[in-house]
Amino acid sequence: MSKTIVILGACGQIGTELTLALRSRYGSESVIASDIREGTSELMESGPFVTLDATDFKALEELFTTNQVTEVYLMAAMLSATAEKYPARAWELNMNSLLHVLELGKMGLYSKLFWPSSIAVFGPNTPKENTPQSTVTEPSTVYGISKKAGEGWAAYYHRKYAVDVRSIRYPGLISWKTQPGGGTTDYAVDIFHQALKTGSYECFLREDTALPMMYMSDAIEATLQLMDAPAGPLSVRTSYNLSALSFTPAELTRSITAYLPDFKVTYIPDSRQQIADSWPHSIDDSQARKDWGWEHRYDLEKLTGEMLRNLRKNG
Ligand code: AKB
Repeated sequence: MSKTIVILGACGQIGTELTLALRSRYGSESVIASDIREGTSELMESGPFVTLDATDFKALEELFTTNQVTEVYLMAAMLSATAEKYPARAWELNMNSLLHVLELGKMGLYSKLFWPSSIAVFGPNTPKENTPQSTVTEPSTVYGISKKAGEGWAAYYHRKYAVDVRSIRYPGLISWKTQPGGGTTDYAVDIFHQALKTGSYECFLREDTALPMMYMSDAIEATLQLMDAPAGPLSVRTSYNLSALSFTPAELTRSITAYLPDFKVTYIPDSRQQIADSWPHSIDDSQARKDWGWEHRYDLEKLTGEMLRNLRKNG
């Protein structure tokens, strides 16, 4: 059966690269990008685009019905730091979009859904090192609370209504095509732009703040791999832990100075430090490796080289 895929929130950091990857796999016309506003020219020129608010149930229903959609990727969300500023709006966007799409799955309007969760489901009482798949999830941010509730709803719709929803707890994602917006791990992208542009960077986290991170190509590969996996071995229907590497701002700085020896970083922690302090340092993703064969490809050295090379060429 041919696929018709919809990506909601296609113009964000993950949505942009996911849309391009899906289009190169399945053909431009089979992948409908949608967002509340337009994205990069590369994305906009690569195939069909629909302007749509992911919290509008009727608009979603019409889009799915008219196009006989088979798969949905719901990437629209407000990230951790912005969500602390606008808690009610974050809850409304992060929860209503998910509940609407799950309800449309229950109505049989598509057959498979991807929805991203985050390391933000963990909180200050979670074991920090090698955080297990099943452990304490007592998030201290609105974003984390919405992701934890979302995981519960995903598992519920799968169990009760057989909606085939699949999910990953993304760590901080590092990409050069699109900048993230409003997250706590954003420093790890900004730092590359500033290293090349000005040769210095003021980091909003302490230099010793270790966080789980991943290069975007690995995250896209994992997402496609999970969506391709046969349903049988998928033992987690909340959301899979996923890991590649962990580093501190000081370690990332060292990795960049191997290429740019004069690069200087100062550390002036702001309110995002508290969010980062509540998250794990590293993640145990053995369940994802076992259930669907996940393996990462990028370590810190390779990621740093790729980021600098691509930003120099395209930035
Ligand atoms: C954020 O920092 O809010 C996100 C995330 C870890 O989910 N990048």
